Amino acid sequence: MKMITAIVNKKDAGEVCDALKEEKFTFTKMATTGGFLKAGNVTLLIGTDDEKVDEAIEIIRKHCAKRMEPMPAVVNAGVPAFGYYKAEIPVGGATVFVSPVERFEKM
Ligand code: 2BA
Repeated sequence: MKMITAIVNKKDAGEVCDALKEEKFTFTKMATTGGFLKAGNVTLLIGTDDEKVDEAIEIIRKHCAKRMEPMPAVVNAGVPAFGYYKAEIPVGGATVFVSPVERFEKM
């Protein structure tokens, strides 16, 4: 058995949790704070069988991978609205650790 610790962007947490639930993964969701930026993020603890680790990581990758998205309109306010102006900012990304579980019990 393995414990996957996945630190994901708050924005992606809902989608990745829904997808994990759909595939019958059991997990715990914690509201956490990045030590460097001190911004809120979400940490998922996913205890799963060894053979399901890759599947869980693919789900996380699908819903949390770093990508570019258009800047929210409110941030654009005040910037001259040229037709071709399309600012994008990086969003998402996940940090994933996979650790062995020595013992697992439910009381
Ligand atoms: P990422 O490397 O994508 O990390 C995103 C968040 O994942 C981190 O938030 C932290 O909560 C967690 N994390 C990443 N690596 C970890 C590790 N080895 N152990 C435990 N948790 C880990 P923040 O700490 O607020 O960092 C936000 C972003 O700032 C990082 O994005 C990275 O791009 C940058 N960063 C972090 N530490 C840095 C440093 N010492 N110097 C320069 N840039 C740093």
